[in-house]
Amino acid sequence: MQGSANLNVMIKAARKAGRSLVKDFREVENLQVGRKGPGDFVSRADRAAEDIIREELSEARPNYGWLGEETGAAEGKDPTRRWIVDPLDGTTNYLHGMPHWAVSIALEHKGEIVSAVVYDPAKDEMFFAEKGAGAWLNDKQRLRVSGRTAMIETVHATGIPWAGSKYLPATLKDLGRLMPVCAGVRRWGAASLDLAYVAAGRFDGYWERGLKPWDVAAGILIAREAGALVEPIRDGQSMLEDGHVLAASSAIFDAFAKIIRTRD
Ligand code: LIP
Repeated sequence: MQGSANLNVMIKAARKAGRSLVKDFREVENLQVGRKGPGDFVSRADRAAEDIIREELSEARPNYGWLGEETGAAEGKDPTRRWIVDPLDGTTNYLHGMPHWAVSIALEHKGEIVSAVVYDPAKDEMFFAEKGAGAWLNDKQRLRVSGRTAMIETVHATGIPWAGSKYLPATLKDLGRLMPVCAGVRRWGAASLDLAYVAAGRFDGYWERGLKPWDVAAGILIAREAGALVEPIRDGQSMLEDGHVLAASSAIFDAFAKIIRTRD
């Protein structure tokens, strides 16, 4: 798939940041055994990755705006375009030495995500999409959502909030309704990869509350371009602003959404 110049810039930046994160990830596994743990080290690795991405993207597109998890928002001379970047999605996995995390880069134009990259350096899987041009894995595999139609055969992903989160009660109720009627639920800790896995047909559905724009901006486009339906959990919400996302293959979306949207 021959992507646009912007997509090629995004992929190059994701790979460069990925090389830095992989190098630091090896150190994390050593630091795990220390009493202090690798928290500060991971924060530095996260920030270093965002600096790499920002340098690459701003050199190629100096007038675009910016929204990054570590460095916040900055208006560009071109007010219609901005990068939305999570340099390390799945931070807790990274911190605990678990190889399931991603670099997520989205390009927004006039409020719409038009190009997206989610890169998993540990598995060397580059998920990407451009609006209207489909979703792809590693340049050679066209991504399509699963065709499973029986809910009892489906596997879903979510983010189970930690203790004290205001979203924990609702998520536990969701699980109580969903788990008896499906084949399984996974909590793998990286929203961008959860959405990319819906696009790849690995998950049939995904839902989560309280996310940040940089967690989901790229994954939403990749999932949609692979044929998924992706909507806010409640009508009237904004997925990027409110962070409540519901995604599933078109075959089971209605049944899945009915379960998650049930008000107890
Ligand atoms: C993470 C999300 C994940 C969510 C975690 C966290 P981070 O983003 O990708 O889906 O469950 O709580 O928000 O913080 O690793 O970039």
